[in-house]
Amino acid sequence: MMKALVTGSTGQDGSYLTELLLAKGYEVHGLKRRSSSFNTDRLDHLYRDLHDCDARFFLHYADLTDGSSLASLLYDLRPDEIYNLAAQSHVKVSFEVPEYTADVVASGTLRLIEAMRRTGVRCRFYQASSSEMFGSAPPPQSESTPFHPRSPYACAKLFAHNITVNYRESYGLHASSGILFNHESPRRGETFVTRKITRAVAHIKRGIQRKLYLGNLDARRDWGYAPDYARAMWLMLQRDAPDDYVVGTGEAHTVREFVELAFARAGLDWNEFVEIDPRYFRPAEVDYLMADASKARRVLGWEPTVTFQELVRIMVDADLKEADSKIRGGDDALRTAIDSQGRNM
Ligand code: NAP
Ligand code: G4F
Repeated sequence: MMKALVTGSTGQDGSYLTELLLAKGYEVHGLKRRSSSFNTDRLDHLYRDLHDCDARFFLHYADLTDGSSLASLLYDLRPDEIYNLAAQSHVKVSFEVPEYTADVVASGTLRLIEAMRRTGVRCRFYQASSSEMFGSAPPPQSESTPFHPRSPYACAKLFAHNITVNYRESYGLHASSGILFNHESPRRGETFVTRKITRAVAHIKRGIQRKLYLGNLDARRDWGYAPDYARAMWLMLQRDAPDDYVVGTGEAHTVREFVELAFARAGLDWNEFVEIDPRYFRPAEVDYLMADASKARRVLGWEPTVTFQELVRIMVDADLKEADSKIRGGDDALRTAIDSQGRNM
């Protein structure tokens, strides 16, 4: 049985990747970090009692800022594949906590890949690189586009990307990097713009929110559906030779277009509810990301399965359902939903 270790398993992508690997018959070991509240909501549906002899999914405490925890996990588990998805992944937040972001994203990746080298565990390694690394480089961006990072997050991701390439070239590791463009889903963190919008649409529709405050509506992103991107990660590690791949739909839309479609799905006119709050502007913006994913299509046979319009529909519908269950759940859930509006980044 193939054995995989997934860092960032509690996040959006980690949960879809874990599902995919379990469906393919893997034994999956997820890394979770210590938190004062539950952080496994996205995985709870996959979890079986450890005493159940059919259990194939296990969670372990470790942290990308703690090299010894990573080395022991590798040594004890000896996985066939490692997917490094853990990150402080919010671009705006990275301007507020730049050192921490660099520690987790850049040094954390180095700690993990160095643990892989030092323990001598021969396995395949996937690094979650990001289209943010392209920053201000004009679209469409491909594997040969020069990087121009525009945030501490993007700078840290670029280090992680380069060290992955360097370890591949220096030590012959089977280390691949997926340069993924934005991908979303109902499991997307609530402070990323798509989920912030679809959640607000649902709350406004159900009468528990009045306004939605946003930043730059002119930014263009290439938005795809997260489960498609988990499939691309797996495909990369099935190749005989490690390599780097850009993954995206090849279609870009503005934040404004996303807003329009999302409100329209709920029968609302966005102009009545959306206001601009400069607090959400970034010190340096990434204006236009659009993938040229022809290499992934050609070599991996990867194709996106969900269009932009379908993605908006899936997310709005899921958030309407969630809002309804909060309303049914009573006062506490509702109060949490209302309180959290002011905390969105
Ligand atoms: P996400 O939902 O923010 O998940 C990040 C994961 O990293 C969570 O499981 C989080 O744990 C974990 N984590 C954070 N700090 C950690 C630490 N110090 N030690 C161990 N784990 C830690 O991100 P995502 O959207 O799934 O993205 C997955 C990866 O792909 C990230 O590396 C992201 O930067 C990259 N990426 C994402 C996109 C995208 O559009 N989604 C595009 C390109 C690249 P908690 O659950 O406890 O917070
Ligand atoms: O949803 P976002 O926060 O995602 P961003 O910055 O593109 O980063 C995401 O995608 C990257 C891949 O390209 C990942 F590497 C990264 O981990 C993350 O998953 O913002 C998208 C755009 C930005 O231009 C931002 O300025 O939306 C704009 N925006 C406008 N108003 C807003 C808001 N973003 C957020 N988060 N909140 C707003 O109120």
